[in-house]
Amino acid sequence: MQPWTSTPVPRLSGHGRPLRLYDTAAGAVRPTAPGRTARMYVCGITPYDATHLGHAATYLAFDLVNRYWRDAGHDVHYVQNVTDVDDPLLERARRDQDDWIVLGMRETALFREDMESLRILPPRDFVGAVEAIGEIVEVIAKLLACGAAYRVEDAEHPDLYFDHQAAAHFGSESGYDAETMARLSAERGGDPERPGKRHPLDALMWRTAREGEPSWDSELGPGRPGWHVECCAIGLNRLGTGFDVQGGGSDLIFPHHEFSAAHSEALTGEYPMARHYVHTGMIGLNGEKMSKSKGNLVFVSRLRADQVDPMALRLALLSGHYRTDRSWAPEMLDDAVIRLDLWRQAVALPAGAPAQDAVHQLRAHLADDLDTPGALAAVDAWATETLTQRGSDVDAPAALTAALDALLGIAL
Ligand code: 5CA
Ligand code: ZN
Repeated sequence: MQPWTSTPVPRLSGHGRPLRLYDTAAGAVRPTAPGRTARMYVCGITPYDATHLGHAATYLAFDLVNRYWRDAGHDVHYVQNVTDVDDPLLERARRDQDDWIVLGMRETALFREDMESLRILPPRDFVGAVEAIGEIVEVIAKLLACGAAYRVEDAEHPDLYFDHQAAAHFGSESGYDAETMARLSAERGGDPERPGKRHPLDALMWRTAREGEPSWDSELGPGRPGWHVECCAIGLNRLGTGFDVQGGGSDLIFPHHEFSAAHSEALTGEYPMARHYVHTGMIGLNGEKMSKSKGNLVFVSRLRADQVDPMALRLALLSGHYRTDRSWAPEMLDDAVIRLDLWRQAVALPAGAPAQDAVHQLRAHLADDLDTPGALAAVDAWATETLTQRGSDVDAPAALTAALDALLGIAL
């Protein structure tokens, strides 16, 4: 798919310490250690509705990872998928008597616009499940051939499942116990009750064609792919194993990322699929997770239509720590507008407080597991000092403008 358009990223002088991020698999904050090219896969949208603030906050967190690595001199190979064929999309299309392909195209186009307005840097590879069917089939066929996938005994619908015991490290990504896995699998799209499975946890890989559902002819028989194998195939084929970051919201810790990792291990014999599993907290509204199925959504496009400054929205979302579950409140936008105004006034002066220390602080907070509240406070301190004491660093306003753009994606 065509990704969205990138905004240029200014180059800054110097660089910070290596980026440290919380790794779900390790249960600890660890340094990232990318090679010349940093490799990141972030789970993309299922395009049956518009981008809400939860999605935006998640992609924003990984945008900071991308920007920090670039600032450190890495080239970043960023891959993001679009789950453009799956149950929720087909159900929404049926409900609204819409064509599922057109619905997916429309919402993906709106997502691109939303991402662009928020100045989120685009992935190098933006890949839809539909365009990747061939490579997904290839992965499933290999897993079938090596015994890691099997067909359920069902004459009418002999669907293909993944035997989770085929991956020695199954469970190591989430670290969850059997009971938690069983509960989450049932809650998040699994089908523990399906007769004929070797184990209730085993995940669907290929759903044989059903009346009224899209399907593709393949060596597996006509059908459509399961969800976890989509991200495994799209990620591995572009990044290989052992890539630096696998990312998404915390709702993807299990079963989605556990199964993608297990597919990868069974397929390649290599472990781990990703060196860091990074998960963002859930954005809620009035105490409930913001989700399409609950309908309690605040859309980026709605705020854009209301003439909200996208930079204020970006700043409002960055004011909380990415790993904390947090509630959206309209007052967050008001605070962000005030903060932006403070920063804009400060960089408009001919000189300011010393830039070097402020940029150092900004980088140090970001390197510490993306401590954005600390990063914003450091910029506030610089701006306040500049506005109250009129510093003598004539390069400071331009240096801060460039640093805020490069590292935080904020254009003043
Ligand atoms: N297509 C799959 C991933 S392969 C999917 O989960 N799509 S999604 O549209 O439901 O979510 C897109 C991304 O936003 C995922 O990374 C998901 O974890 C994240 N996300 C969903 N809801 C929220 C929320 N309320 N707060 C923060 N992130 C969220
Ligand atoms: Zn995914």
